[in-house]
Amino acid sequence: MSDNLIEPHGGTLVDLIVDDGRAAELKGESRDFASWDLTPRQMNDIELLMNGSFSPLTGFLGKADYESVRDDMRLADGTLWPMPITLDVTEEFAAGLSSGDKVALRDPEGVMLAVITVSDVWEPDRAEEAEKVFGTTNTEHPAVAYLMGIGNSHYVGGTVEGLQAPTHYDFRELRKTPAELRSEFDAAGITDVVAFQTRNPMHRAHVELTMRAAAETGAHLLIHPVVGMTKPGDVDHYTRVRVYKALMGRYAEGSASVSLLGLAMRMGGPREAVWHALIRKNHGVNYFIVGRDHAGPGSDSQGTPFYGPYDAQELVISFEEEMGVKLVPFKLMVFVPSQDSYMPIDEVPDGTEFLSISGTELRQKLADGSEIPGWFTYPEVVTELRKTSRARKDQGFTVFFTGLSGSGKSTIANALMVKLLELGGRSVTLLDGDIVRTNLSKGLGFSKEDRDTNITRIGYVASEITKAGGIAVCAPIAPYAGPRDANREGISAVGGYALVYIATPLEVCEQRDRKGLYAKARAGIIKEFTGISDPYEVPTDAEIIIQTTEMSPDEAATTIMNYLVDEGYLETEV
Ligand code: PPS
Repeated sequence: MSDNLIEPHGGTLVDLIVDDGRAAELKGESRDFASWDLTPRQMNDIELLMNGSFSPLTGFLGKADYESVRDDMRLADGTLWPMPITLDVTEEFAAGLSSGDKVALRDPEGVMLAVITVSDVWEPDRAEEAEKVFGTTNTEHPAVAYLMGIGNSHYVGGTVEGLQAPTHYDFRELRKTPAELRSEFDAAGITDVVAFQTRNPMHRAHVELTMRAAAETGAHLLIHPVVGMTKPGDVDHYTRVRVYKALMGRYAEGSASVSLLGLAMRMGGPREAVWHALIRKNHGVNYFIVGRDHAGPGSDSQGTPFYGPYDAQELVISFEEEMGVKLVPFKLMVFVPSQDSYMPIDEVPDGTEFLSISGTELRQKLADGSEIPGWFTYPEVVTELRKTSRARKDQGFTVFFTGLSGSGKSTIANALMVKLLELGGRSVTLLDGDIVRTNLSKGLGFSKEDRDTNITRIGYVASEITKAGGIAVCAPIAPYAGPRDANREGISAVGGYALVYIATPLEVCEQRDRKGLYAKARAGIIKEFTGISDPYEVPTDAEIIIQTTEMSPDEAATTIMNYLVDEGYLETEV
């Protein structure tokens, strides 16, 4: 396939790194600049701004460009650009800035990577941005969650002067800038390049479709995986890059190459697909593969997809000519056993059996250690995935109790710990409310803020224990859903997690009043006492609910042990 619309290696590249003289000048003046420590997402954005991946952008968007991008997918001068690239800062920081000021942008170690000359500072309407850019204000969309919850409230626009790219210690030889890739293609006499974007490990279906795309276009194949921030819960990039490297031997010599892109994805579906195509064009690409639900975050909790499956393809097609990048659409590739080959699902004759394995099924197979069929992936891929995806029986996990004071959490947690120690195999750490408050959280009180800090600290320690393959048993009151949810997310990413709600009614806890605290709380001697003068948000997501009025601590601990066996974390019947 050849197309005259497609201009090879097109467009002017921006390079924001300044020469040595200017760098020295900026360093000298920097003691007068305000300093901003870049967030992880900003670290990704600044790298791609500086190396020209975001050409024609020359900095973080100012207000006029931002509003135009948000509303019309174009910069104020009409140039196509679908994603707001903004520098979000706190209100306090923003308050100290005026137009014309310079701000040193620093990495987490304090190294000055760039300087921004401020053009505008403003407070955006983040809900409006979410609605217009991502089509929703539902915080189940990762970019909306970021915008409304993690990102800062004010934006700073302005031109960026780059001093040095962020330092990477991993896979340096594979992190090629747009200029490097373009010159490699030129040196090899390659005029047409087809790019494949991915944030997942690749299997046979992906290899087959990329080979087809290369054959159809007659172009060199660029495997261009994202190694910046991707969707929470994705396979870590170290594992993925080892997979991509291992797979390169499957392609004909010289027909394909791999380069890593430190992009922070937004999971913005159609707009993101256009953005991806523009970024690839900057890397010398003129054909771009877009599949089903490209860069989509899937569905919300009601099962409604955020984007239609082919919305991204349609939007990319509508800008093909303007971008100088041609869409290579593909359908889901499935395995047809009778032909021992892969084909697009729409080419499978009616009535013919076909096979595929979803990401969820694959994760399940990796978790329970069961066999992954050879038609699905290659042995070298399985080897790499198994290195990091331990079977559940070998993973660490956290059992996180929550319940009122005197509900029986500590007693059951102790019984559980002893049963786990009796079984052996993993280290067990008990993070009981009182123990934690004596050691980890000494000095904290019982305000909402202090309680949240306490639970977040427990969650952090539990996640480290879990990541290292141990068992953490936590037993604080944990009265608020927010930090419980955050702990669940953080811990589940590194191992197992189960929330156990000790549902002893307040009347029973108060009647027992083992420590005499309820009487003091009623008398107003202890303030902010959970259940009496402070809230307890009953969990709606507990894996296990224990009614202590109906079972002994021993039975309760056995119920939890049985759950852990059923889930595959423990091997023996208990
Ligand atoms: S929290 O809310 O999760 O941070 O609380 P936690 O760390 O589990 O600490 C609860 C224990 O502290 C004692 N205590 C209080 N509890 C609740 N509210 C108030 N105001 C309070 N003041 C002291 C109490 O003994 C709790 O222990 P348990 O084992 O839950 O009875």
